[in-house]
Amino acid sequence: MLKTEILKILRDKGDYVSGQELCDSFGVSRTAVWKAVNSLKNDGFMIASVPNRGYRLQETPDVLTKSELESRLSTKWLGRIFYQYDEIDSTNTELKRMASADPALPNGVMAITDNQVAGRGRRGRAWSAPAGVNVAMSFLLKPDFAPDRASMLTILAALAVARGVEETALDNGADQKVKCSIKWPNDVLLNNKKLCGILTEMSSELDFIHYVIVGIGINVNLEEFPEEISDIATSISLECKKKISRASLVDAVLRAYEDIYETFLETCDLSGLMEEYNSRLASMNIQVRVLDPKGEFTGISRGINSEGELIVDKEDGTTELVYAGEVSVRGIYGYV
Ligand code: BTX
Repeated sequence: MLKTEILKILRDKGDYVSGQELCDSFGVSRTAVWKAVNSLKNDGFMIASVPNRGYRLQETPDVLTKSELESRLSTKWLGRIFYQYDEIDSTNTELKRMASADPALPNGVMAITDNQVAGRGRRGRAWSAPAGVNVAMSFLLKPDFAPDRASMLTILAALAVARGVEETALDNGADQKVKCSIKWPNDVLLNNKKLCGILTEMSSELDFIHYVIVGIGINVNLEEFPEEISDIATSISLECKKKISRASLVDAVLRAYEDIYETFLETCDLSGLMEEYNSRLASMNIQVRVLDPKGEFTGISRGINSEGELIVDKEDGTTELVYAGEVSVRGIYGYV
């Protein structure tokens, strides 16, 4: 898309680029360049145009338009094909509709929106976020490993978000100390408050995965939360006191996921990733209360094993491996 290419050149140069250079670079007319620049201006980009000097990008708004995303995405395969919506019910639901309608939909396709109006959380809960300030995206994976490996893809996503948020916060001027932790299995936290939710859904047979959809919601430039979650939720901008470019964040998270997924595929377990995960685990050596399908118990969490299960030492001296269920961590989300 011409708009995307012009945006990339203007961003890379950081200075005036002549209209003629743009025409020559893309083999298009002056009018085509002028139209594309005007369209970028309509999207909110501040572009100076000075006779004899050309065009210069002065300010990039925080938008999730197709051209802004395209100009930022630097992944190898993840999200390279994407569908952007100004508004949609849920990116997970939309991608599921697309994958069911088209079994050939390729690995890595992403759906992303600026305004998700019926966001879904896990176990039928809701994920709520206002328009224009958050990230809501889902991507499709078509792995050839067994379905029992798929729950670990959620853990990979939590790691990718943690890495991506830290990189983007630094790039956007935050100080060095931004460090994301993780509440097992996949809540990403900043200063012990929930920054991100991940919903992983799968369509499979007993021994064959049709597809997995990984949905990620990140609170980015949100300044205020509804009362019912204001004590437990936060956003990057609230914690870092900086406005964050959402398109750069999307790129950083997807790049991190590619990298982490590659490590995962070497062994199809978490042996290459559990050290980083455990170093981020909010409940490391801390008391947890586990609402296990088998019943409720408390114990001390000792981190995950290579299967992604949470190791919990119980008071009676035995050890449980928790693979599903809800885990409350002392000191987080009001659990005392
Ligand atoms: P979860 O079940 O872990 O979290 C849902 C709970 O989190 C809610 O019950 C509420 O208490 C709280 N909550 C709701 N909204 C927020 C928020 N913005 N920030 C912090 N806490 C909140 C988490 O489920 C999975 C969320 C996945 C969201 C992504 S967005 C893209 C994709 N599309 C879609 O419909 N879902 C995923």
